[in-house]
Amino acid sequence: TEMASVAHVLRSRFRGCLAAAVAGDCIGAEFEEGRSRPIDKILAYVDHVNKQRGREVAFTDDTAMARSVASSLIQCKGFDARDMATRFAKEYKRESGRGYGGNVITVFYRLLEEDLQDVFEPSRQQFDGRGSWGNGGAMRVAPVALYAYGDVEKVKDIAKQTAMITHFNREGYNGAILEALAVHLALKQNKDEDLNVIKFVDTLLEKMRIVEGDEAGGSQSEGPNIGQSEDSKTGQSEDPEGDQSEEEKGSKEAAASKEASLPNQPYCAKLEIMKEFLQKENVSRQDVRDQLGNDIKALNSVPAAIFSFLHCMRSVDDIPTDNALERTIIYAISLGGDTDTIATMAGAIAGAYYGIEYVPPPWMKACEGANDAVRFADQLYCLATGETIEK
Ligand code: F2R
Ligand code: MG
Ligand code: MG
Ligand code: MG
Repeated sequence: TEMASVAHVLRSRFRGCLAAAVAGDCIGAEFEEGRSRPIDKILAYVDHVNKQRGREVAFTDDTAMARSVASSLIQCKGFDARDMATRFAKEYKRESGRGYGGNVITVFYRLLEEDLQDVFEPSRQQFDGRGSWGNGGAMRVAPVALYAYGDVEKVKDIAKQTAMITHFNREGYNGAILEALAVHLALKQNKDEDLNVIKFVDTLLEKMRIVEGDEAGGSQSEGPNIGQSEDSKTGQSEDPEGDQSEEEKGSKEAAASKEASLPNQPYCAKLEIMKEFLQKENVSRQDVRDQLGNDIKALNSVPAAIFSFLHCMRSVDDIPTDNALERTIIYAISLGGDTDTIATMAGAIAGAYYGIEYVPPPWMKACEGANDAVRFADQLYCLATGETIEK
């Protein structure tokens, strides 16, 4: 019946979201931090993954932390900061070799201290009180968008809180809010109609204007806002290609001027650039790297992930697959830089839109934790909808 099929589609999208996030992390990890690779190298690696027989491609910190977010929401039937923080720290202690961020481990050690009063205190003290602007809050946020499916304010609120356990800088937690909103919006799209990519970005812009506006307004005296512009400079990725053409310099300047025209609203500035890219016939990967970014900063990776999803709704010349979810993850990796994280975030959005049927079965087989992701998704689905799943 119709109701049953609507429920079936939504469950598939919950599953697709978490499973594609895992696939993006596992496959993207091969290329993290390297120079940006030619697309052939990435396609060859995907081929290799597809032919793994019984051998697993490991997930990294992105998935390890997303699993803690999911299991905490499920076990506590809601957000409990202390429980989630403890899961992050214990999981790190259990498997510290998953490729965690350089400084976040300081927070984990402090979270394990028995006399800790305030779970947000360790993250508040990172980087001399400025907090981390890394993408660690955003990379793990997808389960929040599933759990809070019915209520966009709850999506924003819980996304922020989960991020703040480790990322107290506004760029860090606002990146998590934006990624969660993108997953939420993708889940809510009616797939019988063509997705309007400009409208998608406009909806995010409308919401982020409020998020970034709130912050720019009253909270000037709060720690995380201070020194923001100073921070923003230190996180720029070095150009892996070395010498820049005049054109590339021009393109970086264009991005800088967009940011200058929207002071204190850096995510809105990136979304404006994204809209321009989506209206063009051709956008080079170098332009995406220069203007949206591809590094470990939340501000330089969440926009790239959202763009990957929207750009890959249509075919991409050098990526020969008809599967738009697969294309999204391959494209996200092809941007280079923080590939596992950009691909995991792009995968979460694409999976929430296309559903589990689009995640290639060989990826489900090869990627460590992909089947666990389906189980987490089903549990979050039950929590979010109040339905039970009959086996
Ligand atoms: N850590 C990595 N990749 C490098 C190691 C790869 C691995 N060893 C391997 O290849 O095998 N990836 C993972 O880290 C990113 C998420 O990091 P997160 O959770 O945000 O961590 P952290 O420590 O908070 O921030 C990361 C770095 O950003 C700089 N930084 C952040 N805030 C700063 C601030 N306010 N001022 C100055 N610098 C700041 C620091 O260098 C931090 O170490 C994901 O890519 C994940 O995949
Ligand atoms: Mg690695
Ligand atoms: Mg990682
Ligand atoms: Mg990464």
